[in-house]
Formats: sequence, structure tokens, C-alpha cells
Amino acid sequence: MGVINTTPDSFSDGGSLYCDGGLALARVVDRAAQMVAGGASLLDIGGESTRPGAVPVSTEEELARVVPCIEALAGRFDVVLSVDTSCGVVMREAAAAGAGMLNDVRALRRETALQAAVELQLPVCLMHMQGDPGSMQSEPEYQDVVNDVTRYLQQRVTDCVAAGLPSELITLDPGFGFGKTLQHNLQLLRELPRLASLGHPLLVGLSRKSMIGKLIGREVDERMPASIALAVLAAERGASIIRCHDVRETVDALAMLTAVSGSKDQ
Ligand code: 7PM
Repeated sequence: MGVINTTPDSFSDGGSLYCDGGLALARVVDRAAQMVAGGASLLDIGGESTRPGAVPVSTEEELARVVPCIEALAGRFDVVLSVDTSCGVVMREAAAAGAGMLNDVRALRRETALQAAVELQLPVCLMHMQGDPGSMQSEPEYQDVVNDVTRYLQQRVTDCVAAGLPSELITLDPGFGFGKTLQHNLQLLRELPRLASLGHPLLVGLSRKSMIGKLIGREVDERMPASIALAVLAAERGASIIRCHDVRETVDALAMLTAVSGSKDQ
């Protein structure tokens, strides 16, 4: 899953999709084409910054960023377009524009988002986050991070299924960096097989995240090798979808894992 972040302050691509103060659709299409050529099968389009300390954007602003991008990409590439949003209105408009998956860092906890997902009957990714983006990185605490995240996600599945979302449509995500210390993130990655045993596909986003900066002191634009290592480690522990910025490099690395863990005659 390639990340297309349409926020002007995107931490890793620093508003590189912008030109003259506005979102440049030609750049979005170029970036998408690059990712598809690199082997992406999903593109995740987000217009709300969920970086730690981020201030919320209005629904209008989110719509203005995301919908034109989805319109520009839909039908152009043979990939599923995922929309990274927690807002039911954005989910509906994105789906109408051609999105085929919903990625919600708030796991459909907003009632309007849950309603939209149930009506749209699209695949969804439910992510764990402790707190909200404004405050999540101030001293996150868990009894046992793997247990707590597992139970949260299990409860969200139960609630979403009860509301009418088929279980087969649900992918789960531990939410690396969302209300977690470095040690929490490492523990979740180490014990990812326990999350995989919930029986839903797992999506992970580790690409360029601050845990890499904390471990090896690299700036965001120097985190690709470490991101790829984390992607391979996550895939080996049961992740099915890798959300990343450097698609071609990550796909190449994952092909090595597939080859080594594949059948004898491969
Ligand atoms: C600043 C900090 C900007 C962090 C953007 C981010 C995930 C996600 C994001 C994830 C799922 C980023 C994040 N991360 N959705 N959206 N899982 N499902 O690194 O880990 O892109 S935003």
C-alpha cells in the first residue's frame, strides 16, 4: 500500500504534492504512477494529518484535498484506492469518487463513520490508537501493550460486526506510533503473530516513523533502509498489507521474503 499524503504539512513528503500553494493533481498522478509501477496494489489517500500534535482539519478541507485526488486516480490505475479518514462524509464522497477501501485510524469509533462503512460495505482497516492525535504521545501507558491492543481491536470488530459490517471486510492494524513509546512499538512488532491470530488480515505502517529516528537517529528522509527492514520483519510475523512510502524498494525486499519462505519448487 503506497501512501499518498495530501496534507500540506505531511511529515515525510513535506507537502511535495503542492505547487503554488495548492495541491497539484499532476504530481499526485505522477506519484501514484510511480508507486503502481513499483508494485503497489493499494494506494492510501489521506487529507487529515494524524501526526502527533496535529490540529484537526475541517470536513470541507479534507474533502477538497482527497476527493479530487481519488477522481484523478480512479480508473487510471489497476489498484484499489483506500481513503485515510475518520469522517463518514469523507468516506461516502470518496467511495462515490471511486475509493474501494476505508482506512480509519480511529477504527470507526465515530458513529457517522461506522454508519457510512456499514452502508458502503467496503473493506475497512480498523487501527488502534490510544488517545487522540493531539495528546497521544504524552506518556502513553498500557498494562500489557499487546494484550490491550488485541482486546481493543477485538472489541472494535465485535461492535462493527454488530452494526452490520461483515467480518470478512475487516483488516486490523496495531497503529505503530499512535499513542505508543518506542518500547511499546517494538513489543507490538515482536509479538505481531498474536495479533495475526485474531484471524483478520493485518496492515502495518512503519515507514519513516519516529521509532526509527529514536533507534538510529536518522532524519525522516534517511529512514528508508530501516523502514524496509521493519516491513520485512512485519511481513514475516504475519502482516499482509505494508503501508509504505518507498513502494518499489519495499516490494523488492518483500519478494525476497516470499522466495525464502515459499515452496521448494519456487
Ligand atoms: C505524521 C505522522 C504524518 C504520522 C503521518 C503519519 C498509519 C495510518 C498513518 C498507520 C494506518 C504516517 C502517519 N499511519 N493508517 N495513517 N496505519 N492504517 O506515517 O500506521 O503516514 S499517518
